[in-house]
Amino acid sequence: MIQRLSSVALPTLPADVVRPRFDRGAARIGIVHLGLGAFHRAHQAVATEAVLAGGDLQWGIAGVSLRSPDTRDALQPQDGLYTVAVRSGSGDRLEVIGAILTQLVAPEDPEAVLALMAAPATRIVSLTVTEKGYCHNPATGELDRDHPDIVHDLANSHAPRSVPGFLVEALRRRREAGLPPFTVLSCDNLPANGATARRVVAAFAELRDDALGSFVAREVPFPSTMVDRIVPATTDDDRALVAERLGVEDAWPVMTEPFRQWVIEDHFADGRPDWTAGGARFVADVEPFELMKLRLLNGSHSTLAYLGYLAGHETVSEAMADAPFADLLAAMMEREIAPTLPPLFGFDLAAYRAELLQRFRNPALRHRTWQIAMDGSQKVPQRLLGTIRDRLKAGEPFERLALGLAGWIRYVGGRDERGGAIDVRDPMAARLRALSDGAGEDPERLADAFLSVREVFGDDLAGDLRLRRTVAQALARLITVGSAAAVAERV
Ligand code: CS2
Repeated sequence: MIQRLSSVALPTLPADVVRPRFDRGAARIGIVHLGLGAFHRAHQAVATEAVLAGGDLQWGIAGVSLRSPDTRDALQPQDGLYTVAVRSGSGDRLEVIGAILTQLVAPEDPEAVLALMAAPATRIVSLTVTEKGYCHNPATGELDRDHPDIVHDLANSHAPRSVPGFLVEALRRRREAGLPPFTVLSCDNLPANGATARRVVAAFAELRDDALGSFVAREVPFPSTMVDRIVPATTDDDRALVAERLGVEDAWPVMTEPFRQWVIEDHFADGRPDWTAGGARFVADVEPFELMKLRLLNGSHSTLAYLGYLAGHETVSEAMADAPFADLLAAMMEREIAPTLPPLFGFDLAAYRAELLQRFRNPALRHRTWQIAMDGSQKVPQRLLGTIRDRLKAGEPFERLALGLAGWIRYVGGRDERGGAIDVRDPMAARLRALSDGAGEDPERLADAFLSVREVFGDDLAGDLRLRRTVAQALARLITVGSAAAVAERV
């Protein structure tokens, strides 16, 4: 009896489960993807699956995990197959994806990863390595030269650990071999993610060697992209649900929503898949799309995550069912965020805002506020502070954004409103916790201490008195009446 998802199990799956519609044995690797997490598997891999199904077999994916072997260990016994469960109030649709042909674990064998990146058939290296994978200063977007992985990679260029380290060594090898560079395709939630990737990768290349630095800056395309699909971390309950539907076990399915959007700047070194087959859109300038998505979706998400967590809401849909929270987001998007966005011709922004609220309400997704709350020091600058900066410049109010920001400051203090410990995950967690402990429950001192964190607030916001006053007021409400009541006051 077949018990595990694999190539031989495919014919046994129920008829309503979508399965690969191309010859996986004939497909070749054209894309090396760094960051083999759930997001990639529910987003870019799904769009690439459509390209392969259309008959263009040169764009198979080699998926690389930069840290843990867990995904490889789950997928390899399944011949790289996994399920995407598309969940909504009206039921679940299951698709088995075959686009990821090989899985590698970088720390186990960095040379194998470099060899694949430097192979002639590899034309794109794409990234979902999260904000912190860029080894940059989140406020300025510049390479953090003191980052331990950067220091390591400068001394060990043949066995790198960091994303810039891998990219630069592979690009150097291609250049030496007379091969064209690959395109670096960032699919992370960063503003101008292509330009940000270029800045850190070129800076790292220059630290290695001047000529390599100018080669990266001039010859390697780094198109920006806007990526969007909500993909909560998979749980054991999800695994059980998928196994029941498939009739076989899938060690690591991914759970997601029906919505999927991918907007890509059409600037590639050496060809690209026609991802329009998978619903993507190619444009000349991604920035307005990215700004809109980061500020409206991710800005709201983080606000809901911090304030919702503090108020005891475990998931996004639970927080959305608490009316003042949904009202706060609606008002924040309409009155404080939307006015900062450049107009997008032919785009219905009001409909987009309404759709976001609907997506957050999806009752079939269990998206934990704790998950979104992670890595706030890396996320807050582009999700909330860019918008606040624009509101300050325009002399306009931003009380709701400030409440979200105050929620982050309370959250990283490490105590919830019932006195329980919060498991804060953030590369700056220890420093932020110390700032919070030093300031205690004094809103003014807290605002002062946090605004002085230049990697998050930059030099300009650190000294902004209006921001300091507004954040201190929001903190005072959170401290005296708690998150739920403070949210209700602000809708
Ligand atoms: C979320 C995002 O975890 C988070 O920080 O805000 O992953 C969000 O779900 C995606 O950007 C949606 O496209």
